[in-house]
Amino acid sequence: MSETNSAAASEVAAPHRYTAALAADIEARWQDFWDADGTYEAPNPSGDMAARDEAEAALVAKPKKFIMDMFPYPSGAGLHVGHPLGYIATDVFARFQRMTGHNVLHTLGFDAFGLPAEQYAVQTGTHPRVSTEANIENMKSQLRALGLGHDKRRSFATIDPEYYKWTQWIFVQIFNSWYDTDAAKARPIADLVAQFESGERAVPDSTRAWSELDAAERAEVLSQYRLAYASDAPVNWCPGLGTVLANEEVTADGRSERGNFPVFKAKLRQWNMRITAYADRLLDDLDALDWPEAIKLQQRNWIGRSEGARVRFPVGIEGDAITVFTTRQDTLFGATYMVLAPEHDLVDKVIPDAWPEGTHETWTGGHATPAEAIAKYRAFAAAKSDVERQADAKEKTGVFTGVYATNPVSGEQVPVFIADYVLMGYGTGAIMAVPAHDSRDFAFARAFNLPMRCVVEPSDDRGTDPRAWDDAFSSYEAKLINSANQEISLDGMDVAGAKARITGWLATRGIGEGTVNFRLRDWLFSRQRYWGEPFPIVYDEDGVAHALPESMLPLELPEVDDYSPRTFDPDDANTSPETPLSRNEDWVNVTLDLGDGPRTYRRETNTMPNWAGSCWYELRYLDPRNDQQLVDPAVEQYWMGPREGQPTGGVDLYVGGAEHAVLHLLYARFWSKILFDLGHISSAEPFHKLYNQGMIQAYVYRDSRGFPVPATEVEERDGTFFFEGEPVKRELGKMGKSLKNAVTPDEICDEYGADTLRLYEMAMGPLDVSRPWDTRAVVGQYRLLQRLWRLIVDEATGEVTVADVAEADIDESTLRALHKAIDGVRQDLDGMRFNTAIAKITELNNHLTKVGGAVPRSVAERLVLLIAPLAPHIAEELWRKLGHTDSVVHQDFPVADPAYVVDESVTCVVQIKGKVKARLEVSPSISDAELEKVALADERVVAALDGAGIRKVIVRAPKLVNIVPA
Ligand code: ANZ
Repeated sequence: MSETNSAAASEVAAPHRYTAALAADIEARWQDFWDADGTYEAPNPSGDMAARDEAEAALVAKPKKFIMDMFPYPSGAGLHVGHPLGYIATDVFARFQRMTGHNVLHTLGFDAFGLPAEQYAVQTGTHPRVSTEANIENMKSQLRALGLGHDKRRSFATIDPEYYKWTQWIFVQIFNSWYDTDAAKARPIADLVAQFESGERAVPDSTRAWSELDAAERAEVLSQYRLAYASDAPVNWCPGLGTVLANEEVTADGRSERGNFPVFKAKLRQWNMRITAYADRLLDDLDALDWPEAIKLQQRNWIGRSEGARVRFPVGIEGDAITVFTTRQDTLFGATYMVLAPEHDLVDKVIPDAWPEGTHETWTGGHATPAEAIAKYRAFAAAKSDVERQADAKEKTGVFTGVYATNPVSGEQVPVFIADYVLMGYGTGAIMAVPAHDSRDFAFARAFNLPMRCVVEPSDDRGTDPRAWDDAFSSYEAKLINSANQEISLDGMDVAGAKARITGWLATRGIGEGTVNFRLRDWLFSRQRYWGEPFPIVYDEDGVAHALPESMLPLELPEVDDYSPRTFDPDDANTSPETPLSRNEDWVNVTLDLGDGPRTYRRETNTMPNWAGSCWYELRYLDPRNDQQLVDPAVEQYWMGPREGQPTGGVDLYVGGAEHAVLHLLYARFWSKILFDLGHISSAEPFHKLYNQGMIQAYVYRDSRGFPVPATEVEERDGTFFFEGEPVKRELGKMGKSLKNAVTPDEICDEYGADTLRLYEMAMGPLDVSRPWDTRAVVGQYRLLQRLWRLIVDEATGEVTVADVAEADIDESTLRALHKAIDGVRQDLDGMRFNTAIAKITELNNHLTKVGGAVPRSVAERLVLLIAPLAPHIAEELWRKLGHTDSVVHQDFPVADPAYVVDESVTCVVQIKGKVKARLEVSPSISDAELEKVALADERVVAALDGAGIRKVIVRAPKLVNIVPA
């Protein structure tokens, strides 16, 4: 009989078997029911989503759980089976929380601005909105088929004008605030203006009073304080592409990765966010968060807090000084030369016309004058990215500037170099070099034959002459030496003590001061793109930026006829970007009344970066239709507010990939803190608990040329793989179209149903571990569901087969299997160990199959409830078949009876001198110590010992105790 025939035959014999066709029918029906019924709609405590009936009112009164996924970008390729791993996991967890007494907010929106849609628009002329919305629709139907229990009323896309109205509104709040370092929080800019007006605060870098400044000057002062500000930032400008590029998009030889055009460092007016003002709080508040340590560490490193000092080294005659940032001010006596970043401003100010007498050629690079050498070296350095410059290459390059500075403690004249291992963007862009104790300086000093002085005594046997060393000596434990002048001595002190001492000394003499430096930079917030949020900013005739009032929001994207930025002659550095929005003159030039009568303005024509929309979306889920307020405070308080154990509030569970360790999570935290400071929300952190799911990987098959071949067409023969008869190589990689190994959830749903797919994805392994997809293994979970179905439904008649048995009459082994499963599954679901939960359900299922006969109704019901979070469609269907009229979604999760959970006892043999004296019934999990106590207290043992002392007790819990009397 052929396979199809046998399948057809079994369908005749068992028309009510759980098959893909039946699963499809069940799933479609319940998905329709859930939508119509609003099963997953979570009521708010107030507002338009407040409780509509008693049941919802009861829900609001319960503890809340806000469970959230990192929302997807609606790509044209749709979903493959790797994407929903996290969505299924949060769905299972959310369902479990619903069944354990929580009001659960779970929904999903779309992060829909971004480059792919814009590039597609440039190629095809299709408006990005059209293609993006089509992609969203496609993704929504794919997700719906998985049976995710989302509150669909709360879904939105970041491209919806009703949403980005509030993104723009938040921008305006940020623009209109400053960071008060005394209060350590953001405050309205109006407060700062009041301080300037009253004279309470002096106008910085000016002898004039606030009232003497004109509007443009005031704006310039305020922009030094605003948390969103425009400034001339050095950027990578690529005229050939017409756009500014990120460092990562520029090649080592200073060209664009895409298109290979020249890239110039240009200063362009760009919007920035003053995230650096929050560096300390972004660090400190990490402690209150329940996040993976690895992610916290990445954030800490990104923020990069370094405690150190600034020290000034006098140079030249006019009292100029080079200020360095160092974390090792204790080694100041060992600073034998200095290095400036090639771009440092001071270089131009101090270079002499000629080399000092006798300058060696290794220092001049063979150039006739310092100016020539510096110009050559700058060109060389400009072609490297910061990443390359920081790379720990032993090969150090640089040139002498012709200038000497004075070491403020040793009084020595030290030569000043420029070298690309010093970056302009960190510290002060200048260092004091201590070659004996810093490896980079050591390598440089070797290359340029510079003096080295040991000032921290090596704890190994290398001696104190650095010329004999292979590398610098670095230690915080060792003692200072060679570090004294007439006024101060650090000799004999340890590093920490010496740091404190020298910092104080420098400060009292005005030579330096202790400081904290951060690696974190302000966030460049402008993009020369079409498909992003327009800035709610206009400029007046004087170029002063004004924020649009709320009544003028949202500022919608205008129509344009070309979505790409204008490109220029690739070699013409004297060009500047022309954004797609700037071409629509009618939109750009507007007459508005911003409170002082109608005036003409020019709109900002950059757009916001792709990160903006995901900086606050958790708040929109709370109150998605609010057009009066960012979010109703009572609603925000309810879902996000601080709780016991969650002092900074936030989402209860946020699940997504570890690739978002820094940027998204840091930006979202930053916006939360501003909104918190300004009193708009009660949660200082957006995400209390963060969980990173692993990746679903897939096998990639490559032919002899290394090209991927379609995975589905590969055949396996004895462990070797063939495509069209030719052998191919198998490796583990990402899943995706380009690797020709994508499997879609649609295919798996068609073949087995969504419940099987959900179970398979959850059973593959621990959620946080990456795992390879194996389509052939999916059938295992399908069989589990078939057996479950068969336990309850007669495959021939479709009738329910369970037996009505009183609890007391249920077979004890079944009760034990049941309660153990309940106990284990409860703990596993709570701990997000979905794979082991499935294993326990499978065990119970197998037990019931083995016992045979009709399953007791109460056991069947609890089995259905156990699997409901994992396989919700079949659970709803069976629950209905078992006679219930309400949905399984809001049932109580079963609770185990502890009496049946404790393990049955095992027999322990107690011996004295090798002879059995007693047998004890003990728990199999008893500890050695406990068992020893029980054994020694047993009256038979006491009698047998007859008062003799004990020399030794050997315990092998739970089965053996051997007593050796004295
Ligand atoms: C003297 C010294 C002696 C240093 C020593 C280190 C060891 P972190 O910890 O990352 O903050 N530095 C300062 N500014 C720099 C720049 N713009 N480019 C490259 N390097 C720079 O690093 C601080 C240390 O990095 C500073 O302390 C400085 O070198 C260097 F035994 O000063 B140190």
